[in-house]
Amino acid sequence: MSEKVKFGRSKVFFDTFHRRPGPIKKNMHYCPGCGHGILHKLIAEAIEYHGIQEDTNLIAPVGCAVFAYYYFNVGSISVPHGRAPAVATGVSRAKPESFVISYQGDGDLAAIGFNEFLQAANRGEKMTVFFVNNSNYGMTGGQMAPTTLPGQKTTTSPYGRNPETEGYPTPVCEIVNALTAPVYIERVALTTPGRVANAKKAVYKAIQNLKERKGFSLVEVVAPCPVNLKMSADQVNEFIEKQMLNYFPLGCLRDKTADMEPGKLPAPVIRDEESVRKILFPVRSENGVAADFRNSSAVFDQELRVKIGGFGGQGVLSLGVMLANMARLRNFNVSWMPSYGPEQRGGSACCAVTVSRNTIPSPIIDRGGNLLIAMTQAALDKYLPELRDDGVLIYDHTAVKLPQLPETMQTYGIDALAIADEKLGSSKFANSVLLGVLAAVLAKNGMNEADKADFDKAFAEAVEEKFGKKPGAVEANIKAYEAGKAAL
Ligand SMILES: Cc1ncc(C[n+]2csc(CCOP(=O)(O)OP(=O)(O)O)c2C)c(N)n1
Ligand code: SF4
Repeated sequence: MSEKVKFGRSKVFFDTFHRRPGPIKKNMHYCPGCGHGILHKLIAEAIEYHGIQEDTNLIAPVGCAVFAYYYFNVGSISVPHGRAPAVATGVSRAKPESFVISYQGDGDLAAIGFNEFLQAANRGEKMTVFFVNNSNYGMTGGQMAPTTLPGQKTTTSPYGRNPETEGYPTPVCEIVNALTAPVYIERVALTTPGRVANAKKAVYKAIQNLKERKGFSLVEVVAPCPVNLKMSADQVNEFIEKQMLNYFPLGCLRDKTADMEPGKLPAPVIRDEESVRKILFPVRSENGVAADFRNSSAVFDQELRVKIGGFGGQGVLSLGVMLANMARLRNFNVSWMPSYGPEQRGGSACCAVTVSRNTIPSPIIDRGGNLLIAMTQAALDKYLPELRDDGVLIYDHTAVKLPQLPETMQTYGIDALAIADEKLGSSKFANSVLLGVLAAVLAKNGMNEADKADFDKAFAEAVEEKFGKKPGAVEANIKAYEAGKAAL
């Protein structure tokens, strides 16, 4: 390994680093003095040295670690908090040619993701984990982490961590050292040039293990987070040297790599998409549609992109769920994305439903919708711009005043709440009324007789699935649905 200090930028980094967007234009993603930058450099140089850039996948979860993808020119995947070892396992199993790195903070690895991390270590996954221990949750402003020291003040331990109530710092390397499978475990720090040189050796070794598929390697890096610890660069180094290293002693806890034969990742059992699809969706036929689905009507050929908006309490979100479930029961691909928040306090409510024979790339509908159900003026004003000019608008005509609309747009004014009240004695059935209206709209748009019957059947099945255990609820919803069909 090259012991020379390398100046300049590793080829494994992007040619240009972009500054962080926002008002302070000179900021990069990491704060001045942050340990992530030093570790990034060591990892990039090690990947370059071992010549594995092409096939490296770096998995970085939520936390300051996630910024890695702004810097490393490798296959990057950013994942939810704590999930990096699980995703890394998936990637390494599905792509045996890849070299998988999991790059995680202490909040991430030792708190929310501890189980996944330990399971991956225990399975001896052929991956390398870099674990940045900076004794706090950096990204969110310095809360207590599993690695916070006794007496250490953080925003959530303002009087200092009290071991009696908050426990002791989690010794991650020592815990992993109790497992049989891992091949290499080392803890390093970044406080002095000598320590950085040792860290470099450990990083190179862990990347070499990865390249040679020797097994699970862990490098814990005790790193500075000066901003959240409210310390200067010198002070934070002193804090690490004099305090953190007492709890996290440096050194190599295990190195079995010399005894390990270079291995191969097991070839995945399933590699072609078609057989995966058949296993996951056994009822689907070749073209992705269930064999028993008779939806020959052209109206089902296009992707249905629906936005439903109204007030919390109008059944907006469950209308979307019902529609998504109806499509799911017929083996369409579906997505349902609610907009939570103020609606729980009686404000606006919205959801987006996409129904498609094809893969749905994103559940977001912010343009190109072909159906809008607007129960309030605010919902109409907000979501009308997203509706295509030849789309369908179903609206509550007592609550909504229509603006000038393109002639190609179909509009159907309906007072679903009043119909539900009148026919069923409760406005809570308005969503089933609206699904009945939708059935009628689809019928007007060329749904053939067989598909009309099947739409009714899918509704009945979805209602049974949702309300089957509630006495009378299935019948009431079907009555509401029929009332909606008759209302047009
Ligand atoms: C599921 C989930 N829970 C909580 C959060 C909030 N969150 C974002 S970053 C973070 C802490 C990250 O700390 P750490 O892993 O130590 O990384 P650092 O930022 O210090 O590098 C938390 C709790 C989130 N984004 N997702
Ligand atoms: S908050 Fe801490 S860990 Fe995050 S970038 Fe800043 S110094 Fe680094």
